[in-house]
Amino acid sequence: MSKRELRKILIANRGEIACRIIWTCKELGIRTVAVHSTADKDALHVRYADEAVCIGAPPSAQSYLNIPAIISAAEITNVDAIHPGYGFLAESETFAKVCEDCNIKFIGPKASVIAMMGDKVEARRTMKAAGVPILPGSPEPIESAEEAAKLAGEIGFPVIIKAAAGGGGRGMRIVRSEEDLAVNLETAQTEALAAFKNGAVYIERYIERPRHIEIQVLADEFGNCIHLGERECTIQRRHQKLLEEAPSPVITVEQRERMGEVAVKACKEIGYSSAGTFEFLLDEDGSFYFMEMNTRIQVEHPVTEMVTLADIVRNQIRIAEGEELGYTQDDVQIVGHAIECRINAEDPVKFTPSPGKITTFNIPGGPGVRVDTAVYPGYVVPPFYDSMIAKLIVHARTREAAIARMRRALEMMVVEGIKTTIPLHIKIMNDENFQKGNFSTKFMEEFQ
Ligand code: MV4
Repeated sequence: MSKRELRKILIANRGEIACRIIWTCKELGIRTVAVHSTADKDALHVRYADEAVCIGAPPSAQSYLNIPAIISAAEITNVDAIHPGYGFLAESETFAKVCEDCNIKFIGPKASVIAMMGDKVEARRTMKAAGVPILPGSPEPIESAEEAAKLAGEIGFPVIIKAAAGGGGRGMRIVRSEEDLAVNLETAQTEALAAFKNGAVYIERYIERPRHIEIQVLADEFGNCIHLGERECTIQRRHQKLLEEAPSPVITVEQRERMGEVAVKACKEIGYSSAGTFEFLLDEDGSFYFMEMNTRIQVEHPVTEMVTLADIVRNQIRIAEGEELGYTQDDVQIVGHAIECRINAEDPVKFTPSPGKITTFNIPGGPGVRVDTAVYPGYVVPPFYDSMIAKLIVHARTREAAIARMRRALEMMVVEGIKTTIPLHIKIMNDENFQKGNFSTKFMEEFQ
C-alpha cells in the first residue's frame, strides 16, 4: 500500500499527451478527469476520461493556461492529483505551488526545483557545483558591453548570448567577433525583456556543429535515482524537434554511463523527484556540456519507453504517490533501437500550419509500431494549438531495421484532408547522411 494513493487524476493538457496519460491511468485503475476548451469539446481525451470539465475559450490563455479554472475543475471533481503533461503549465512554478496550497498533488518535481531550472543562469551554477560539465561562460547575467567583451576575450569567439529566462532556442544570438558584441548584447536584452519579461542574458562558448543528446532520469522522493539512457534529438528545424531516436548512433557504452552518472549525481544533489531530462550539447570531439534541464515528461519519451520497457508516466504516478523506485540502475537495459517521427499538420516544404478536417486517418500497425495520437477520421485540427497530430514510433533490433520499419510505417500512414510532415520524414529516412548517423544541428539547413 502506497503512502498517498492517487485514486483520481486530472490531466491539465490536451491532445496526444492527455490520451497517453489516460492510457496508463486506466492500466493502474486510476479514475481520470479531462479539462478542455470549447474548441476541444469533441477531442479524444474528453471521451477517454471518466469525467470532463470545460475550462474556457479556445485561446490557451483562457483555458489550458487558466490556473483558477483548472483548480476549480480539480476541486469540483475532487481529484487527488494533477498531471500537467508537457507545455502549458508543466514547468510553471506558480501552478505547482498553487496545487500544493490546494492540497492537490502536482505530478512533477518540487516547485523550488522547477524555478531553479527555469532560470538558466542559476541552472548552470547549480549544475557546475554538482559536477556536471558546463561550457565556459558567465557565472552571472551580463550587465554591460565591457563585461561581455572581457568575458568573450577569455572564452574566445564565437560566443552565444542566451536569455536567462529563455530556453528552447528563443532569443539566442551568435556573436563571431568583438565588434558585433555590444549591439547583439543590447538586442538580446531587449528581446529577452519583451519575450520573457526578464532582460537577463548570459554568454557561453558557441559550439558550431553540436549534437543534442538528452538523458532521461527517474528520481523518487527518497533520493533514489536512475537514468534510462539517452535520446538523440539533433534533427530539428527552427528549434522544433522533427524526429528523435534511442539510443544515439554515436554514443558509446562508456559515454552513456558517464552522462548518466553525472545526471543521477546532480539529481540527488538538488533533491530532484519525478521524471526529468538533462539536455546536453555533444561536441565533435566527444565532450558533452549541460544545456538545460526539463522538469516535465517530454514529447519524445516513447523512444526511451520502447528501448527500456519502462512506462515513464506510470513511474511519475508511483513516485507522486510516495513510493520508492522499484528498481536500480542494474535493472535498466537498452534493447534494440527506437525512432519517433513527429507528424505535424503542416506544409512539409513551407512549414506553415495546415489546420482543418482530417477526412482519412489510417494508422500503420504490425510488429514494433506505436502511434501516440488524439486524432480520428473526421477530426478537425483546431488552429489554436500546437500542430503535432501524431507521433509515429517504431522499435526494431538494430538502427538499420528501425529505419526500414519507419519507412514502411510512414508509407502506410494515410492522412487526408490536411497537409502533414509525412513526406519530409520519408525523405529523411532515405537520406544517406541520416542513415550513416552523420549529422549535426545543421542537418536540416543542409538537407535536400
Ligand atoms: C547552443 C548551441 C551551440 N553552442 N549553445 C538551441 C536550443 C537551446 N536549448 C540552445 N541551443 C543551442 N545552444 C552553445 N553554447 C547550439 C544550439 C542550437 C541547437 C541545439 C540543439 C538542437 C538544435 C539546435 C539548433 C540550433 C542551435
